[in-house]
Amino acid sequence: MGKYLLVLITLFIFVLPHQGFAHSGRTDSSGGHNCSDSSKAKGLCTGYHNHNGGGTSGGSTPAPAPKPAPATRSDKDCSDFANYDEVVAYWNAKGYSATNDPERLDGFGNVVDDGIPCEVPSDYDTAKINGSPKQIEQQDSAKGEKAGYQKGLADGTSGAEENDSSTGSAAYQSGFSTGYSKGYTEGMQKFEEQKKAVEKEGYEAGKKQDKLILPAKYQSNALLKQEYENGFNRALKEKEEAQIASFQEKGLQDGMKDIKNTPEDVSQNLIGAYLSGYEEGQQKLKEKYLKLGYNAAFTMISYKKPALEKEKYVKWYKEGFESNKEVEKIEKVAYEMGLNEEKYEVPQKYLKAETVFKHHYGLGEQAAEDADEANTVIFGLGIAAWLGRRYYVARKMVA
Ligand SMILES: [Ca+2]
Ligand SMILES: [Ca+2]
Repeated sequence: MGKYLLVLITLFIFVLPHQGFAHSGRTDSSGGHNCSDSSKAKGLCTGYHNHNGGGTSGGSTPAPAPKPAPATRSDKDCSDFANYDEVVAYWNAKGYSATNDPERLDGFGNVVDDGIPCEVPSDYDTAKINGSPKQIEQQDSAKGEKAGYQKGLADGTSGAEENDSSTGSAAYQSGFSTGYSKGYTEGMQKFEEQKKAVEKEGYEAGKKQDKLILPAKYQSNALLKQEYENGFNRALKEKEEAQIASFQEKGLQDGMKDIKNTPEDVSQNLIGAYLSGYEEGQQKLKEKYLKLGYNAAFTMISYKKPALEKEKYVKWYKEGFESNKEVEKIEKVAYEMGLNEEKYEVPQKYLKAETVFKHHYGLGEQAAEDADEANTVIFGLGIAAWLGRRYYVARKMVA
């Protein structure tokens, strides 16, 4: 009888070696669980353990076999903490996560291996939990924002097209986009300032030299290269405009002096500027002689050829003399006054033409005198005719 019992016990031990000692407690995805206090008290187990040798739970890869629990250990269970903050404080202090959970706090009595230890209160901010999905998401977002800012700043600073695309988690991409936008705006402002500075640099170079030599540092950036060239060309244009003005002025002076010195070995633009200035000078010179002639008409009773250096000037002088219609009016007024035997008095506005005025007043006066004489003759003839008639009538009567 005693032998039979011993065989049964022996069989039990050898046939079911991995079943261990039967005790309560749910198992996690690795097929194990932590030893509960009651089981410890019964001496059934000490720490985390498997009941089936770490059998898989249907996945294609076997879960890593848990490390054998040390003989003496301080493994904690959820029931060891007074509240959830204590759980998180412990979890964070140990640096635990879904993949680093030797005390099986994540896999005990709640959703297994989700990175949230024990039973989280529904309103708890899980971002505080080391390695939690929410914390990872926030870290991803922050990482993305930082990287996006750097990329945006670099793109904006070099004048590149905006491109905030990135790869990574949704949180990372979203953060990247936010950071990029901020960085790009800042970079673009810097770039605008740089463009102005480069334009100025090109301008200063253009003032000193006529040949464009692009500094190597701007060769790789088409926009900065363009700014440098713009500034350089602006200076060249200013220089050319100044030259044109100078050639035109020279032409003007020469034109007024009537000495033509058309420049050679300069651009057509400059020759054109000189000639245009020269024509302007000639015009001024002509106007000068036209005016001389015009004014002479007020003081000369008849045209007298002036003693001028060139026939061209004489021609202009005469043209001006003949163009004076004002003096014709003065002559007419003076003549009428003389003719009407008005008192000789030159109106203020005709003082400049006094000689001419006096002459024509005299002509008018003379004409009046001539007319008086003629009238006297006519009157005399009339008397004689009347007397003659009287004589004839008397003779008739006598007869
Ligand atoms: Ca535990
Ligand atoms: Ca969990």
